[in-house]
Amino acid sequence: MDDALIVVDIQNDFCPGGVLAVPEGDSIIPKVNELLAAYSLSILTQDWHPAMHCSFASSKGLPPFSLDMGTRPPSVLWPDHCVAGSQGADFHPALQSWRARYIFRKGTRKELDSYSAFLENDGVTSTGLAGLLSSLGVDKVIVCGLATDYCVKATALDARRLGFEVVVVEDAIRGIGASPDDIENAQVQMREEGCVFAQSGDLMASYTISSISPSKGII
Ligand code: VGL
Ligand code: ZN
Repeated sequence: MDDALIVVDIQNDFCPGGVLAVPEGDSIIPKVNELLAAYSLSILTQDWHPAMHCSFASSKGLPPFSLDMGTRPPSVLWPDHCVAGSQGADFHPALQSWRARYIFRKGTRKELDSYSAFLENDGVTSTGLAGLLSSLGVDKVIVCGLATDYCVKATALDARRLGFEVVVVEDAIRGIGASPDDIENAQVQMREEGCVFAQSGDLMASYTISSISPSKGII
């Protein structure tokens, strides 16, 4: 069985200067690049919305960050962001995207958002990622990226619920924190549901040891 690195949404719109900037969102990129260099099986996700997407406040005529009462539970309406093909949807230029094996896009349906890389926000529609990982023999995912309180949380929780072991890289995630407790609460919920937290340096140390260990058959 194999480990897969999932790098969530390191896109211009979620980094400083972007329309939905995560504070210090770009500061994790050097660590993410090291992780990408260490894991041969890696997936980059991209939030990839059509124009007039249901998560855009503008498409409902409401102000950004207001709540859409038409979804259950009510969902945050965002500024237009990560429009497919736009510069804001591109990976941040410092991210070494060439190192990744797969690029996986989500939120592509106009009427259904997808925070998680596994299940869309209706909680049942599969993106296909679980099937891809299972068919590759993956039983453990390492999750990093943006944003802790939205797409990282949703991806990590769904991975657990779908039966994967989940490690969240604590120093390679950053959150939006619209409400002061959002980031802390997200971390608590991930822990409660069985996600393990690790530091990127520890993961790289154990990766190096395991990749040269005879038990893994590499040497
Ligand atoms: C995200 C809000 C809207 C995320 C995506 O990547 O965390 N947040 N769309
Ligand atoms: Zn989005």
